[in-house]
Amino acid sequence: VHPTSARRPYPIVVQSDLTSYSDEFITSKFTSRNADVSVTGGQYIVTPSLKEYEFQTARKVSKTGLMMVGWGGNNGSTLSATILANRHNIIWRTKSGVQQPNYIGSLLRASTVRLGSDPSTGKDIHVPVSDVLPMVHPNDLVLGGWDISGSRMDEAMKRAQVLDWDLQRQVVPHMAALGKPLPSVYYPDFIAANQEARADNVIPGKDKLAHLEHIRADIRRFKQTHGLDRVVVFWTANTERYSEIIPGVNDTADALLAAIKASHPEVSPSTLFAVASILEGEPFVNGAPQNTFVPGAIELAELHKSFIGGDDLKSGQTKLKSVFAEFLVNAGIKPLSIASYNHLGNNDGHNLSAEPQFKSKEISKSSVVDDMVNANALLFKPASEEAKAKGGKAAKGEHPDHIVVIKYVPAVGDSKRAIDEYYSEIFCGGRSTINIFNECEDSLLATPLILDLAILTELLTRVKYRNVSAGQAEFAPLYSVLSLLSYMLKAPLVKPGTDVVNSLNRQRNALESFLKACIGLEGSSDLLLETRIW
Ligand code: NAI
Ligand code: DG6
Repeated sequence: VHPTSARRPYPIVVQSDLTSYSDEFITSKFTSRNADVSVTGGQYIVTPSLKEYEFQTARKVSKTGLMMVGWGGNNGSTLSATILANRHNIIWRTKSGVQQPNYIGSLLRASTVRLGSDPSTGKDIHVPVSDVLPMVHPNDLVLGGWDISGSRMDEAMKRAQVLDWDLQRQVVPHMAALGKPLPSVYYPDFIAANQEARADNVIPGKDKLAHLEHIRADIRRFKQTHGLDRVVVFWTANTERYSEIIPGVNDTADALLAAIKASHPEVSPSTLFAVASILEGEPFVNGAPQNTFVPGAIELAELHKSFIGGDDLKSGQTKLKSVFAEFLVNAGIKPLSIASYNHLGNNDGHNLSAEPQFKSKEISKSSVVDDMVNANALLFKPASEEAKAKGGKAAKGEHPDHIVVIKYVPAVGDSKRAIDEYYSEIFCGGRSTINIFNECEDSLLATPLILDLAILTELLTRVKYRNVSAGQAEFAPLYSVLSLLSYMLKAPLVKPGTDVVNSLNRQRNALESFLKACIGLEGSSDLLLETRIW
């Protein structure tokens, strides 16, 4: 057993009136500080506001299963093989030497958070993010899932051509023991026609209600067979085309359930999996860009107090963009255009070479700079009320030109190459052009994000809150849409009517602050007042 599997006792004790511990719970008091602002005649009237909350986190980590839809794909097979390599401490040889398994790229397992400072030295103390609250260890996740391709998991890993041969060779018996994915629903209209050859493991028939019941039974059986407390269902299957939003079909929970019963053609496989998970009370996360969460699915999750999160893993080019565009705008530099190009040769790239599937990805890759632009009216003129009322492109206000191109180049396989040009206006009419080229194994960036999403999701199902200021007596679960997952997602799903935050720094800060609030600590501040006064 790999040493990381050795379970350590929970390592943090907060000594404060704000934090209390029982065998079952960590309970904390938290003051949310904000400011109410109204704008009158060009003046900002600001009233600081305080709201009191309590958080209660169940200390017992659930025995958690991760059921991936698209398990036999590059992400699903790479994630399984790397967990097995970590779990069994498999080391392998590469041309540069001996390689140990690790969880590099995981925010939870490979990054740290500042807890405070040592009063005797003044030096900061950092701990792994995964130590802040009790969390599932990735090695303990029970793996399973569905795929329309019936290849055994060891064959799927070979097909993906992601991992070094010497690792594949050693992990094969463990992968073979996972067997083959469960059959899945295949509605050819939703993914590229070029995927048809893979579809040899499908649930028969065309009755969508029967398909829904089949998936629900799969989840229940998996949970029972492995004695699990929790199953996170994760869509890492092919990108689907967008579903059309049709009143009476998918705009409300009732309509969506009726549409499934009627086997309506606009109900996608991913929405069916989301509905199955919601009805089973198990969380569902969408790692791809399509609009799985049609309004009816969100309403259904709200009604069932089930948890959902999405959309689309933010692994490379877009992650950098959510840092770089913010850097430019916050530096007072005005991006005039952002041109993003990438090519890749894996099966994801093959599927995305079809226009409707590309369109889904284009949308999720393009929305990422909107909030940064909207936050700076000095650089980008907001839309007039008239333009907003008219709708269309002008309703967004001034915006950099932003294009996204994806090309399928089989020869490069999983090694994606991305080029971004940021063309900006600088001081007194000057221009700046910055080009970024990045190249990396796509699935090795995505895999740790899937782990983080699954582990955070399980944690968030154990956190309850009480709005003390509003007189809320009982602890209640968090809101169904887990927007705290935003850091790992390109087009974060948020509570309807609230703003999307794309900035990677703000997303991390939100997560860090939330985890700290749950143990009664203030969010991270870089004020560091002691270092600036006598
Ligand atoms: P992949 O093409 O290697 O794997 C997808 C798998 O889904 C295939 O094995 C396919 O047979 C299966 N599949 C298709 N429809 C299905 C259905 N209805 N039910 C069950 N299985 C089904 O793709 P990869 O690289 O693993 O990516 C997976 C998804 O994650 C794609 O949608 C991709 O766009 C998205 N994504 C990937 C990122 C990356 O860096 N690898 C980052 C962001 C998102
Ligand atoms: C082509 O862009 C393939 C996509 O699936 C991406 O690899 C994936 O969405 C990751 O995108 P990004 O922009 O975060 O690197």
